[in-house]
Amino acid sequence: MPLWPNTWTPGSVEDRVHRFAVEAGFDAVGFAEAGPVDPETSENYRVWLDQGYQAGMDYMERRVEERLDPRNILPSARSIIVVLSNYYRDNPSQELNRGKVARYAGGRDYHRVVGNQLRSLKRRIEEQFPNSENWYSVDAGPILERYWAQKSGVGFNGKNTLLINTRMGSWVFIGVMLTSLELKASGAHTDHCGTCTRCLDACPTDAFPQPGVLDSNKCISYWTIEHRGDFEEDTGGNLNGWLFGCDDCQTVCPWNRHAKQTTHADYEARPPFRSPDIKAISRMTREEWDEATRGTAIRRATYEGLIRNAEALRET
Ligand code: B12
Ligand code: SF4
Repeated sequence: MPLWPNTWTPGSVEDRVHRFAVEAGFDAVGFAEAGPVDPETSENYRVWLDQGYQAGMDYMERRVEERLDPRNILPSARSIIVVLSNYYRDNPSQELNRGKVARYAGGRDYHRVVGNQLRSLKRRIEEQFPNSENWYSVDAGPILERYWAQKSGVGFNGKNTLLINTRMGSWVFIGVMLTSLELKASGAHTDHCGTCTRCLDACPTDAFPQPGVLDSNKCISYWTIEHRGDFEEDTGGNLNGWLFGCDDCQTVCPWNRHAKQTTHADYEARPPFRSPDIKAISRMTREEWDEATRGTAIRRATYEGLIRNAEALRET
């Protein structure tokens, strides 16, 4: 049962693409007109880089012209299709000596799950519209996914910088497809944080210099996933129990109170990441790590990174 209603005129291009997206397994879909991001976002992106908020993620400094105008990726693009995939599932209880793994990561890697769904959506569109040109990406492409998600009406960007869908909350992955098809835009979503600041207050490391702006240098998610090399001496004490990723700025969000259990079995956490034993993880051999993380997003941290995270937690 899709979580997103199809209100397009039956038989229209938009109605058909919407149906294809739902049939591919997506929980929400919206359309935006392809073009440059607005001047304020463009300026803000450059300011973010100037401040060094990308920390060690050098790739955020590359392909900036593509990030700021997706037509630099696919020149024939007329529209952007944005899809969401709900990954919410109850987290196992956190026990003593157990590390926490972000909800998005313990199951099958979403790059594969959403990537496969996008591939089948692309195939379907190209069967029906053989002259169309289409390009898709999930996470890794040089495109501001959350910006386009808000533009296409599937949610709004909260003060924690994450895309919040009013039915599913923020426990959603975003996928984007650039297409030469001309699709009527769904209409941008308005902001709905109001005066709430729970996410900003809950962040254990004070990583938001202002609402809607994240300094990755201070973010546990960055440290435990993207940071390479050793931690600073006091980092372990600041991890707040997180072995991989961090969900603290989402758990407190009132929009997540009504999150619905995912229907995608792929997102179910696998042992040993259901309730990870940090002592056992810190002793994993490379072969054991390879076996345990195969096909999961946890591989992103690398073997050295995961062991470093577990050791840092053990020391606290
Ligand atoms: C780099 C990255 C990270 C980095 C940086 C995160 C960030 N907030 O930018 C790190 C490693 C920290 C990270 C962490 C996480 N990530 Co991440 N990440 C990305 C990635 C690849 C790029 C994001 C990006 O472009 N950031 C750059 C900054 C500049 O973008 P921005 O926040 O939109 O910046 C705006 C503001 O800073 C603002 N701004 C700047 N200055 C100013 C000044 C003023 C005055 C104002 C008003 C605004 C303003 O304007 C900027 C431009 O729009 C996206 C995928 C993609 N391609 O988009 C996934 C993505 C955002 N991540 C995702 C996830 C799931 C996470 C985590 C939840 C994982 C976890 N549980 O550990 C955490 C959440 C942490 C958080 N609160 O953001 C999902 C989010 C889904 C959703 N519902 O939104 C995405 C979309 C991947 C996906 N395809 O599903 N991530
Ligand atoms: S993911 Fe954790 S450390 Fe990063 S901004 Fe959110 S609450 Fe703060």
